[in-house]
This record gives sequence, structure tokens and C-alpha cells, in this order.
Amino acid sequence: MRGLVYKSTGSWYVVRDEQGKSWNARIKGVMKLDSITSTNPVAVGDWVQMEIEEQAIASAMITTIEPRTNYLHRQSPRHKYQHHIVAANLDLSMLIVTVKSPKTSTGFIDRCLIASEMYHVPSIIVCNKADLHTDKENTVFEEWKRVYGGAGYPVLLVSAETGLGMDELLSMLSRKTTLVTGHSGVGKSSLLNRWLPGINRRTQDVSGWSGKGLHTTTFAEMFELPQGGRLIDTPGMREFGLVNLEKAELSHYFPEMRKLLDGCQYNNCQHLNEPQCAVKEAVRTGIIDEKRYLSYVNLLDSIDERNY
Ligand SMILES: Nc1nc2c(ncn2[C@@H]2O[C@H](COP(=O)(O)OP(=O)(O)O)[C@@H](O)[C@H]2O)c(=O)[nH]1
Ligand SMILES: [Mg+2]
Ligand SMILES: [Zn+2]
Repeated sequence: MRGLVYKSTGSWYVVRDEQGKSWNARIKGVMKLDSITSTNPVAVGDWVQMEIEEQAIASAMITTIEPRTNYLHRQSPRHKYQHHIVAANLDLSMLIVTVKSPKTSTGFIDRCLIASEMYHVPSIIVCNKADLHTDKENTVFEEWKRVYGGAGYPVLLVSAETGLGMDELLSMLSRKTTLVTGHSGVGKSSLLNRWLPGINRRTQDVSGWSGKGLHTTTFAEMFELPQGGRLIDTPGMREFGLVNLEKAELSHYFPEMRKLLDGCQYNNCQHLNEPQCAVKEAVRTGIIDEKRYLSYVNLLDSIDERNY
């Protein structure tokens, strides 16, 4: 019997079969998957094969995991060489940001976008709390829209509070499996609660961030949108580390640079001081935004620091 994993607690899973019936499933024995060592071989978003254990209590045993189109993983907090697979088979990553309360930094946005590029998941940027915007915040938003829109990312302005921008956003999510990411406090739970009344994801007071509950283990869960599409919520998860990111690869994860790389004279061009660099030329002519280029240079530096 085939099913899709909707929830993982690490030791058991909620799997929905193709008729829509939910099963509580466990893993049969030890499953070795891919080449990475994972503390949880099955992740939310995985398609699996399972055997019925006990029909009456809807319990099942997962026997196989189907090949993934992609997956996100992060280092286990306890074991450096173990990875935790967070979610699989994603079509989209929805990065929720805010100009105000809290302010999302562009450095954070860039790192999140790069992480998604590394996993081959397209991103959209959703700026929430539009209802709090005055001219000042709107100017910042317009600038984000110019910079990230120019790089090829859709940028939307919404308010979970008033409902502004919801129709357009929901239409972008239909028929897709979307990972919801973003800083704590930007309104991820509020958006989920708005779209999925009844699920009651706990929202957090802006005043209550002081670290309380930061270390409680929470697990990814997938939800079906009434309008179509699925959302994966990863509460408690903050930034994806840019694991194993190499200097030479970095520009491949900037889509506006990626498409120009053939034009650089050197194969291994880092787009700093090399002659005949298509990226620097594009920065000079304004095709690539200077802020994105500076962010690239900063990240390149930080990769250096980590390795030495
Ligand atoms: N003004 C305003 N506040 C919002 C909006 N969305 C969420 N909030 C508030 O921001 C705080 C954090 O929201 P929450 O959904 O818990 O953020 P999360 O940490 O990303 O899940 C809560 O107090 C929400 O009520 C919005 O669109 N406008
Ligand atoms: Mg939340
Ligand atoms: Zn170059």
C-alpha cells in the first residue's frame, strides 16, 4: 500500500494512503537510505510503501521509501556527523519575511535563498505584516522587490492579519508542496491558522521570544490547503546551515549569476578581480544588483573563515 508521510515524530509517522485514510506507521527494522547517515530515515513528504499491521487501529509498517526528487537535511544537534532529514519532495520554498517586528535582514534572506538553491527548490519571498507598514516600511519592501524580483524570485506583500494578498499567494501554492520558512515571529503560524482553521498552530507573542521554548523538539508536519496544495511547517527550525558550501560553487546559487557564468574567461572565476568576468560586467551595467553582489562577496569571505 502506497502512502504519503504527513507527520514525523522521529519514532512513528502519520501516513495517508491514496484513499486519504491515515495510518500510524513505524519503520520496519533498520532502513539504510542514500549515502547519508540519518537519524530519521523517513521524512515528511516522503512517498512510502507500507504493510498493514492492524487494520482496526490503523497501524502500519513502512517497508520502503520511494526515491526522492529532493530533500532538506540539517545536522543533528547532538551528533555532528548525523543528519536529520527535515522534509522531502518539495516543489517550493516560501520564505516569510517582515520589514518590521521583527526586521528580517537581507543577509538572512540571501542565505535562505542559497540554501534552497542548493537543494534545488525554487523560492518565493512573502513579506508579511503589510498592515504595519508606513511609507518607510513600504520603501524597504519596494527595494526588496526590486532586488529579489530582479534576481528572479517572486516577491509578494501580504498580511495574515487583514488578508491582503492572500488570493494571489494561495494561487501560487496550489498543486504544490511548499516548505514554510522564516524567522521566528514573522507570522508563519498565523498564516497557517488563517488558511487552515482548526489546526491551531501556536502563535507566539512578539514579546515572548527571549529564548523560552527554543530548545523544545518539534517536528515537521504537512497540511493540505483547502484551495489545493500542501504546506510543510517546521516549527522551531530556524536557519538551514549552508553545509558543505564551497567557494567555487557559490555563484551557482545566485540565479542571476548562474546564467552568466559561461561568459567568464576562467572556469573557476570567483568574480572578484579576474579579467573578463561576466558577473562583474553585469554588476557594472546594473543587470546584477550591487547589493546582491556585495552579499555574494561577503558570503565568499565567510566560507574562507569557516575553513581555516
Ligand atoms: N500586525 C500583524 N501582526 C501579525 C501578522 N501576522 C502575524 N502577526 C503577529 O506576529 C506574532 C508572531 O506570529 P507567529 O505566527 O507566531 O509567527 P511565527 O513565529 O513565524 O510562527 C504574533 O503576535 C502574531 O499575532 C500580520 O500580518 N500583521
Ligand atoms: Mg510559529
Ligand atoms: Zn566571473
